[in-house]
Amino acid sequence: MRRLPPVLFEDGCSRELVSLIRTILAACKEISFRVGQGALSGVLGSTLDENIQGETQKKLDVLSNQLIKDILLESGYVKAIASEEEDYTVAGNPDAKFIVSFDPLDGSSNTDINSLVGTIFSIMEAPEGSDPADPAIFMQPGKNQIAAGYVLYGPSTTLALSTGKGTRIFTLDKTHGSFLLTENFAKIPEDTQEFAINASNQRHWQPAMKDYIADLLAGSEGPRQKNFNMRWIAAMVGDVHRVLCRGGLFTYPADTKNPEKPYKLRLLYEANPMAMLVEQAGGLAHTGETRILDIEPNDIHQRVAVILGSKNEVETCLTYHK
Ligand code: AFP
Repeated sequence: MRRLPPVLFEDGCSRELVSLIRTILAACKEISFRVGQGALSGVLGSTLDENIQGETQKKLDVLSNQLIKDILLESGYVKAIASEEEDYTVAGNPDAKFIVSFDPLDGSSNTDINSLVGTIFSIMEAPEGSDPADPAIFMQPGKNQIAAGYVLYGPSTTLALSTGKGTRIFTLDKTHGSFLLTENFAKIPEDTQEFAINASNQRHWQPAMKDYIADLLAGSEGPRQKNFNMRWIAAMVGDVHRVLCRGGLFTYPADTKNPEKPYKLRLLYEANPMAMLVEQAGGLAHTGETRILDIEPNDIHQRVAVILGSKNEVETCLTYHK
């Protein structure tokens, strides 16, 4: 096992980027502690507020957002931030070059049941000379990300990180407070017999996804001629971690449940960073129509369909969408 700093420097990352990532991780260690305290911390349950997306905020959503926002803005490393829990972008240091998008606590409905949650982040460079108060600086495709990662607060606290040269996995050594490298260059198996989807939405899916899942469920007696297993954690961070560890296909497809909201997952701070981590580990990440990392965003809270994971299985799923 190796400690985090040498690995980041080996990647050829600038000192500034390493410092920015360390700053985010400092907040994540604090969140890890609070999540680990559970009911003892007095922060389980909901607030009386909703975020701009109409979702009830959990107390831990608000706390995690505040921790990351404060540490980033105080660090001086960021020109602006965009968060799931902030209605608008927040301006930082006008002379800084990085912008950070983040979901402070993905899967926060799991907090009350002591199940998996995590923080997801995406780092890009702001265009030179840009205005920190202008949200247009975030309107860049995910392929411009210079780093992406998540910290999963589970039985152990795990960091998946990519700075564009593979995806590495670290485990927080809580005795020393350091993230130690536990998997160099994660590699998602190209084939899988496992998928993840919220099947309760089945009647609302488009025909392509209905047909694809029906063929998986038909198992060895169907056209795929093999049995598939299903998992659903209700926290993308947990499902993607499983895919990184042992392969699989994860999808949150378009549905017609609410015609004004055909997609669930957010592009800037969910789909983009996960797509980078998955592609850097040899997998694919697509919407069914386009590669996620090629999408030109039009809003910081934009939502997209997501199909990601084992390369051959994602490609098979995409054949149903043609
Ligand atoms: P929350 O962060 O609001 O709990 O949402 C989690 C999430 O965006 C994503 O992480 C999950 O994959 C998905 O929603 C779960 O959706 P369902 O509620 O349909 O299971």
